[in-house]
Amino acid sequence: MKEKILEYLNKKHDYLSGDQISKHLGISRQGLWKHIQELKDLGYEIVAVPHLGYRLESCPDRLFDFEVTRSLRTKFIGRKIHYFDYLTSTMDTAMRLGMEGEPGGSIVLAESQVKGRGRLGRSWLSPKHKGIYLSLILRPKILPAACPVLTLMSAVSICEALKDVAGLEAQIKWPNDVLIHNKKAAGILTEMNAEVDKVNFVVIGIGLNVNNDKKSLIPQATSLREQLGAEVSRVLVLQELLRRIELNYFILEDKGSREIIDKWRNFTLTLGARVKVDYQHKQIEGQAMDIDQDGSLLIRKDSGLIQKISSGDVTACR
Ligand code: BT5
Repeated sequence: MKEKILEYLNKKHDYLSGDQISKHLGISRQGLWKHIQELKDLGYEIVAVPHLGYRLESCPDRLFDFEVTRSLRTKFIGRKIHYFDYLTSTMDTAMRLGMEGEPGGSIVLAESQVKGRGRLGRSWLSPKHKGIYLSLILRPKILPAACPVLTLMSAVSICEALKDVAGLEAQIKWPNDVLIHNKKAAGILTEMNAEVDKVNFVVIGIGLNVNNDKKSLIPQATSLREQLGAEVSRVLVLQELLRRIELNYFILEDKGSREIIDKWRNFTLTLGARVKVDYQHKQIEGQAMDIDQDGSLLIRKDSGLIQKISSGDVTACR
């Protein structure tokens, strides 16, 4: 109902009498008053003037589920949202929900994380109301070995969404970093629950710096706000991201990984460069040649041998 009230108030942009709203939405005046109070408690500025009615003055910058699903227009990604003011990590909550049978497409969102995590025990800084911290549950019918492609699909989706919403040209550093002007704006963490030949579910964690100022960023990081010089609506960014993920996920399901990998190549910062990769406690140096259909990086070493690397940390050699 909150969603409907907001939509109606938004649409009319002017004072609407309690009577008019109640009639339109088929609720009692008392019920309407209660919902308006709840919206005010959530931070919506709604003024009530005797004889004129209610008017929506401003909305808080929050990723409330009803704000995100309003005009989202996806079929299943993000249709169900578990929203929290803060969490230890959205990954923990999503993994637990996955074990409890949560359907694919559901997302866990937090306004901040106390222990946001990256790969290999590293941490993800998640200051309150600044970024987007989300974990998406998927139940793909693929083999566990094919799961890295989901990380690439997510990276492509982030780049496409940033271009669309903010006109920003982002690039992907294999396997999971999204950079703008060589600084990290987003990171992806893919975890799965699988048996030898069957994926039960996958959780894709995405951290994206949106309205962080310099103080809330580490030096090698950037945010959309820093790049654009202005704040951006996190709701709009998130909605476009979810739409892009769904489109790319359908492509992956219908046609396999080739098309996603072709898209990925358009955004890559890694391919063609001479790189060092930390991989299984070793350092491998060579030319980043390509990625194969399962998302592994192919490095041509100086000996001419091609080594396939399924995960690791890449640094460009100067
Ligand atoms: C990642 O790991 O880049 C994956 C990050 C995934 C975060 C999301 S947020 C929602 C979900 N819930 C979670 O708990 N996690 C996921 P990795 O490649 O290991 O990079 C981690 C490194 O990135 C750190 O060691 C820092 O150097 C850097 N870093 C940390 N916070 C950052 C930030 N906010 N922006 C840019 N870089 C950051």
